[in-house]
Amino acid sequence: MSLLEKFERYPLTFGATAIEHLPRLSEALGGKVEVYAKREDCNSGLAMGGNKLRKLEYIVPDAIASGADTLVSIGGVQSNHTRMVAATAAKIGMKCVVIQESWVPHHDAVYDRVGNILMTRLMGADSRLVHEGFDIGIRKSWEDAIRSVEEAGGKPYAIPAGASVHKYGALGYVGFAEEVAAQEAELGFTFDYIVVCVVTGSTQGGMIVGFAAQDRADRVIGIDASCIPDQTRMQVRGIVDKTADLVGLGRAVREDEIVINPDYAYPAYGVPSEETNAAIRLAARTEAMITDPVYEGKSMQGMIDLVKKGFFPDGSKVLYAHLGGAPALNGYSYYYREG
Ligand code: 5PA
Repeated sequence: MSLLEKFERYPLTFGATAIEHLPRLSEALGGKVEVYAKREDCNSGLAMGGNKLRKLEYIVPDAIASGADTLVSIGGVQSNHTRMVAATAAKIGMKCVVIQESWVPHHDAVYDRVGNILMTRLMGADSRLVHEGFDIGIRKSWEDAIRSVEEAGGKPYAIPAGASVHKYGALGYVGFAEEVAAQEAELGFTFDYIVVCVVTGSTQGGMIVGFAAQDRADRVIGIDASCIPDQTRMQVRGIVDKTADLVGLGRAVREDEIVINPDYAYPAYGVPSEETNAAIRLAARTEAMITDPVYEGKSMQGMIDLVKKGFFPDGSKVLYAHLGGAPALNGYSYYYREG
């Protein structure tokens, strides 16, 4: 039985996401491990999709029930999350205010004009640029935005960064774990590891709760891209505990079931290392799978390095959760001007 039966879901995605075998990438990494990707990046027709839609599917019913007319959220200049909130608002007929902070020390000339923020503006969101540094917690600028909607006579519905500390923010990725189990039954094999990027925490946090119900949460390898791994771990811990309680998991999740590897987030959140860029190129050249310099490039880098180091025993099947994010590449064109 699904842990999610008692929760209302507003469909924003196409349904179960595809699992794709990546034979050329597996071969390029030595052929001892089989790599697959679960394509969360192709999950919807809404503004190029991505992981946030799975989360928002469980938040929208609450937003509608609250009588709100404006979704309010926050992210960096090239936030995928704010793009997805803008898309959701357009789709359900609400207004949208998003605060875009200077989270990333990156200065491509058109950084605030292309990719995510371009689409966010196109969809009619009121996108407000604010000069504040990176934080995954609750921000004053976000609280100010909520107040500004109220002062203008609107009714805001607040969605925190990455939808992560929202009470329903992790439910979607509990569903991911159940979906993987159903797909494994069809495929006739099970995955030994799941690799996932972690920043604000509800993607991995939801997976941990969902896979804990299958007793394999410790096989979810979070690759930190926040570069503040202690704070990220604390946030994941909190999300896991609240979500386990909410869905009635029936037991506490142990510390060893929360696996976060901090080794690949350098040099900073939002800034790719040479190794990140090498990983992005390898995935693109072997599988035409496009990853970004902020999130998926780092988890790709982590997975590649862990395969090379022999972290996954020979014969393992590794499922890379591709969470989206490719639009941000447009804001990093200088890195890739020669490919
Ligand atoms: C993001 C997040 P969590 O925040 O749930 O840990 O997910 C990390 C992540 N991959 C992984 C992609 C493509 C993501 O967009 N993005 C944030 C955003 O503002 O876009 C919340 C930070």
